[in-house]
Amino acid sequence: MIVTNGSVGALQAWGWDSAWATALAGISAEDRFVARVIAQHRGLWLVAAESGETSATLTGRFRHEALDGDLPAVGDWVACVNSPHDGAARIDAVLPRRSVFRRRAAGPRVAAQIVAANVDTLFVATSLNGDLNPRRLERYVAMGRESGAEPVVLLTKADLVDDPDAPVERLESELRVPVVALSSRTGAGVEAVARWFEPGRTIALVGSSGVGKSTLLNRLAGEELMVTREIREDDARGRHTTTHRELFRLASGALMLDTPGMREFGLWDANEGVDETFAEIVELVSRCRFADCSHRLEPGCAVQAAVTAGRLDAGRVKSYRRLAHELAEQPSPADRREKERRFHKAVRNASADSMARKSYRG
Ligand SMILES: Nc1nc2c(ncn2[C@@H]2O[C@H](COP(=O)(O)OP(=O)(O)OP(=O)(O)O)[C@@H](O)[C@H]2O)c(=O)[nH]1
Ligand SMILES: [Mg+2]
Ligand SMILES: [Zn+2]
Repeated sequence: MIVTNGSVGALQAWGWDSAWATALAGISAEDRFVARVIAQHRGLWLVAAESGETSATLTGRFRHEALDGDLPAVGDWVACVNSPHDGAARIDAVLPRRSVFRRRAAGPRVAAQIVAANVDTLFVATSLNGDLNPRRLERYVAMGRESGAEPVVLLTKADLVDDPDAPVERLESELRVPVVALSSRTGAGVEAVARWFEPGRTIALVGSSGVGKSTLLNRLAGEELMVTREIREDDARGRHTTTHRELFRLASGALMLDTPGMREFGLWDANEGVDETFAEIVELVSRCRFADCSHRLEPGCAVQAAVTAGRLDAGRVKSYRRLAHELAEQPSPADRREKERRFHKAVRNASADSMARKSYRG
């Protein structure tokens, strides 16, 4: 199964374009074929190739050399080989990503988790009844910007509130991203998201559990691609209906990636994303009297002055301080890469050692 530039129709349906072909040419070897990762289940990747969908594992070489962040994620374009042993597909390389949406992995370990790769537009979903929390939206939007995708906020379950459009304008001006209120139940507002549905464009749905991500996907697809479940509103937090990420093709030609609701959503390397999301505050910070102003009680603080004058929401200032602090606590990306490389090398040496010992004994 060798893909040439002349026969990529099936791949185009998954978003393949000439820029990807150029990227592939940079790494390609004769017997490789290209595919897109459309789902992932533990050590197994479901990939869509020109000849159809197939499950794939990793080649030994790639597993050996790849650092955590290099492993394939849903949305990735990968180069595969067919195993000489059983003919099954093995992923041998990941094409350089156009965008990558990460979060800090849950738990005490300082590590990133890739939520989705090569996303063009990120739909950040939050429900109008109960879940609407500007602080959480700021977090998602900052990470969305950092990822290289275009964030769009969807306010779901518009049928459950009296005035669904009320928060739209304020959120648009604060976050400076498009905001759409819609209901997957009645269909109100759903046509407004259609402007992002271009053939080959990848759109990912992210947000808390129970906000209606899968319900929207199903409505757009006109069939039940993902299972959804009734929730009692007071019970919404703990339930996770979707448990894996999967990329689907819509009739419009757009690709939509549904993800499980995230309970914890830690920032990861998001300095620029945070600064862009709080641009009005960053602008004021440059006018504080002291360079190390914490924007709390210092004299000459331009941020506090704006709050006092009613020109800036104190909640946003608090949120900005919290996110900036969270990022400052993390080791720098360069430090982390170095640490991971050293760890990786130690593991490799240890396994080479044990192999050498085995062959010596044997
Ligand atoms: N009233 C109303 N209910 C909705 C709407 N959209 C979704 N729901 C309901 O909300 C519940 C959760 O919907 P899901 O689509 O499963 O939510 P999800 O975001 O995919 O949740 P996870 O997969 O756990 O992340 C279901 O009972 C849906 O019927 C809507 O527009 N209006
Ligand atoms: Mg779901
Ligand atoms: Zn200040």
